[in-house]
Amino acid sequence: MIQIKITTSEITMLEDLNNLVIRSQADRVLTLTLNRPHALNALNTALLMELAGLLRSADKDDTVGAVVITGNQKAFAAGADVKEMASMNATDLHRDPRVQAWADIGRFKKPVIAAVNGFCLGGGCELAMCADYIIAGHQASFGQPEVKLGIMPGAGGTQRLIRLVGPAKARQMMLTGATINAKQALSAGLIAEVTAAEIVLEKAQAQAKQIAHYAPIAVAAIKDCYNQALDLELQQGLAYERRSYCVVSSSEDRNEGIDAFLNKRHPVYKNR
Ligand code: DAK
Repeated sequence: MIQIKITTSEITMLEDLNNLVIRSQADRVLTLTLNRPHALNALNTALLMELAGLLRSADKDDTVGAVVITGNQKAFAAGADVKEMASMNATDLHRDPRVQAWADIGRFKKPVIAAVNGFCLGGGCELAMCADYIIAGHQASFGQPEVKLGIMPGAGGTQRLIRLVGPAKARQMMLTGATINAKQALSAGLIAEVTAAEIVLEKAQAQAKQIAHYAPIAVAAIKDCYNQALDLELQQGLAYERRSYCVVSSSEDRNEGIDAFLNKRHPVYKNR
């Protein structure tokens, strides 16, 4: 019998070849790395399904407090996979499994930070906008270039971009298909922070770690309430916040947080 020895790094490489999304967890932070570098991380159906599945599991996993989604230095994601889309007919579009995957990604309950370098276009920009906020490297570029392909944004771009950057910039970006750089994205309100490319992921993970150590009930309620703010009238939103505030205030973790502050110690939250 011939025995072949495989080193740990070779095993990791083999795993990476199979995984369209690489999962790694440190502390309470789950990092999901899009892994189709040869196609600038274009979001094909298989990748989207894998990503949605990982997020569904993370939602149920108490050891995950926050998530970072990232790509590589050249691309966060250059959009939906145009090659795959080319082969889809009208019937395929009717039963398109990407629709459910996108819905699951958009409904994820825990905080997500998108750590973006390089191209963040089309579906890639829509994915980043599903995150709670975006941290980007100086060389990142953002855009919705679908119009150049005779199509339109299909994963929430027309709705989320307008809410983030306002009608003027969003209409210009979507109708011209022009990309904007990280500095412009920052001043437009699309992203929260710009930093050196090499430390984008590190920064996102550090902030995710900070968030993941807060009381999960409070964090989830904050996310839920600010998402409602996009859908509700002010008075309805204020009433929603009031109800959520009462629920959070009845948690054990609320007592723990306040007691820890008053006694000058670190809180130990139990998600209760
Ligand atoms: N899809 C497939 N492959 C892509 C790709 C993409 N979006 N972007 C790049 N690639 C591939 C290229 O084909 C090339 O592969 P090979 O030719 O080597 O096999 C490789 O990645 C490297 O790309 P380039 O050679 O083009 O690299 P450059 O640096 O020269 O240019 C670029 C980079 C980002 C400017 C260029 O690749 C580019 O323009 N890419 C396309 C960007 C784009 O148009 N994105 C929007 C796609 S449409 C929906 C949900 C979502 C959507 C629709 C429906 N439903 C749920 C219904 C979203 C639609 C889109 O995102």
